Amino acid sequence: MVVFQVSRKETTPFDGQKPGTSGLRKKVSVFIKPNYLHNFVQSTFNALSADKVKGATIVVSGDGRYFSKDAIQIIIKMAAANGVRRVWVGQNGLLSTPAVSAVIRERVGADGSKASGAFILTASHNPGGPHEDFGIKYNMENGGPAPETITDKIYANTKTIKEYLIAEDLPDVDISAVGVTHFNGPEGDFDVDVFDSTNDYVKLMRAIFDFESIRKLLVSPKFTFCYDALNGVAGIYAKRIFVEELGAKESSLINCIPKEDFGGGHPDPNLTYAKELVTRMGLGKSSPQDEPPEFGAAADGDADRNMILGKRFFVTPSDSVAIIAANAVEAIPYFASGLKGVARSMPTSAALDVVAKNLGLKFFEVPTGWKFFGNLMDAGLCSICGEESFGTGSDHIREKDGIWAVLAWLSILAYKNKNNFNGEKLVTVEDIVVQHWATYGRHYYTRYDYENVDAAAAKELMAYLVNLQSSLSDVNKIVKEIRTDVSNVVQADEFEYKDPVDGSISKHQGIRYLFEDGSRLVFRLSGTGSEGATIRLYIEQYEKDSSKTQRNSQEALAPLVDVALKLSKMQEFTGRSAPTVIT
Ligand code: G16
Repeated sequence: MVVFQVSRKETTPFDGQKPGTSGLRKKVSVFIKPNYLHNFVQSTFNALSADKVKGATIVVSGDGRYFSKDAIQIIIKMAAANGVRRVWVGQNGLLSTPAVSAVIRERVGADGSKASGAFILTASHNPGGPHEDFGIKYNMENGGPAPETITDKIYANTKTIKEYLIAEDLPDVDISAVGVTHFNGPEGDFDVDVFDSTNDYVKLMRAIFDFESIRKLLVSPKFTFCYDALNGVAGIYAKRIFVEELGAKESSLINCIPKEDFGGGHPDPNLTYAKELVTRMGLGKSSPQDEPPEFGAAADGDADRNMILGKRFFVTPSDSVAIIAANAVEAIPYFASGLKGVARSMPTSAALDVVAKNLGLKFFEVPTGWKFFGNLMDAGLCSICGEESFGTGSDHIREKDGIWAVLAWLSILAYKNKNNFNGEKLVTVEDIVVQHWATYGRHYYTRYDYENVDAAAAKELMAYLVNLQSSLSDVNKIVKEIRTDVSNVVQADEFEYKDPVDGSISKHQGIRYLFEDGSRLVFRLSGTGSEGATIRLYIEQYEKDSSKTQRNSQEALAPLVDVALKLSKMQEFTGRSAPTVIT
C-alpha cells in the first residue's frame, strides 16, 4: 500500500472567488493559475464542519470538461491531506450533476459508507475547452447545492487563506478503470473508489417511472424520438436509459459522446444553441432532410437542464413544469399518491401557479437558484419544481434533472397514448400543450439575454430601474408614452424571499414590474457567467381566452417587449441593439 505524507503549502488569496448562482465559474486560464483551484478547495473544506471532512466520504466528478481530470487528481490529493477517508469518483471522472445528487443520497459503499458531500466539476451550460469555462461547486449531504450560509463562508475563507494541505507524493489514481485503490497516510487509511457512472442513477429512474410503458411508446413504429446531449455528460445516461433500457434506436441519439470541449459547441439546450436538434425537429431556418421526429429533447453539459420539443413545436420550460405537474399523478408511479406541493423560481412564468390553484396544491415562488427548492423538499413541502432556465425536477434528488424531465414527458405521452398504439393517431407533444392551454390559459413568455455586457453598464441599468420604482405614477407615465395598448403597472419592486423553512432572507433577487392584467417584466443579472455581465429580461403575459392561446408568442409579446426595452433604456446602457439569445 502506498504511504503518503501531508504538506502544508503557503498561499495568498485570489480576488473574485465568490460562488455565483451555482458555484465558482471562470475561464480555464484562471483556474490553472498556480494555487487557484487549491485555494477554493481548501476554503471549502475549512467552511464545512469537521465531521463532514475528517473520516468522511466525498464524491468528486463532473461533466468531463477540459481540466476536469487534472482537477480531480488535485482534489483527491487535498482530500487525503485533509483527513477525508474515501473519495468516490465516477468512471473517467464523469457524473452528471443529477447523478451526483443521486449518488450522495442513494449509494452505499461496499463497507456500508455513505457520502457526506461532493465537489461537482462543471460550468454547466457554459462552453468548455482550454479557452472556455471551468467550474466547481460543493453539494451537501442532502444531495443539493451548498446553501448561502456555506457559500458565504467559503468566500470569506478565500479572502483570508494562508495555507492549504496536500498529499503531494500521492500518485495519480487511474480513474478510467472501476476499482478501489488503497493508500495510507498520517491519519490512517484513505481509499479512492472509482465506480460505474450510470448504475445508481439508472436504478433510481427505474424506481420512479414505469419503464415498461415508456418502452412500448419508444419501440412503437408510430413514435419517433431524437435526443441531443450536445456532447455533454448526458450522452452516457441517454445511451444506457433510452437505448439499452427502453429500446430506442441508437440513431435517435445525437452528440451523445462526452467531449472535453463539447465539440466546440455551446452546451446550452435552447433554440439558439441546440442547432442540430432544432433543425431536425423542423424548427430551424432550413428545412430538415426527413420528416421531423414526434419528440425531441436536449441537455446541457452537466445534464441538469432540458429542452423539450415536439414536431415543429417548442415547449417553454415554464409550460413544461406546469404540464408535468398537471399530469404527474396519473402518468408517473412515483407521484401516484399525490403531490406535496409545487414551486417555481420567480422569473419563471405563472403557468405552474394556475395548475397549483386548480389542483389545490401548496405553491412556492423562490429566487433563481436550485438550492432554494432543496429546503422545501427536505421539509416535505414540494414534489415538483421548475425554472424558466430549462430546469425541471422533483424531490427524488436535490438538483434539477434533464433526463428525468425527458422521462416525465415520455411517461405523459405513454399515458395519453396507452390505448392508441393500434391504429389511432398518436397524441402529440403539441396536442398535450394546446390542451393544457385550453384548460388553464396560456402564459406567453420570452427571455432576452444580453451576454457579456460591460459589468459597470449592466449595474447602472439595474440601478436606474430600481430608482424608477420610487414612483409608480412616473413609471406608468413612461409606459403609456411608449405604448397605450398595455395595462397599468400596479407593483414595482425588487424580489425578496423569506425561506418558509429556515426563515433566511434573500434580497435583491430581481427587479419586477407587475401589470394589472397579470403581465410581468423582470430584469436580473445572471449569476452564472464567467466574464462581464449577462442581463436577463423576462417578459410574460397571461391569456385566459382559449380562442387566443395559439398566437405566435413573439407577436403576442411585442408591445411588452417594446415597453421593456425602452423603459430600461437597454440600448443606451449596453450599446446593444439586439439580445444575444432569445428563448
Ligand atoms: C444554475 C442554477 C439555476 C439557475 C441557472 C441560471 O443552473 O442552478 O437555478 O436558474 O443557473 O442562473 P442565472 O440566471 O443566474 O444565470 P446551471 O444549469 O447553470 O447550473
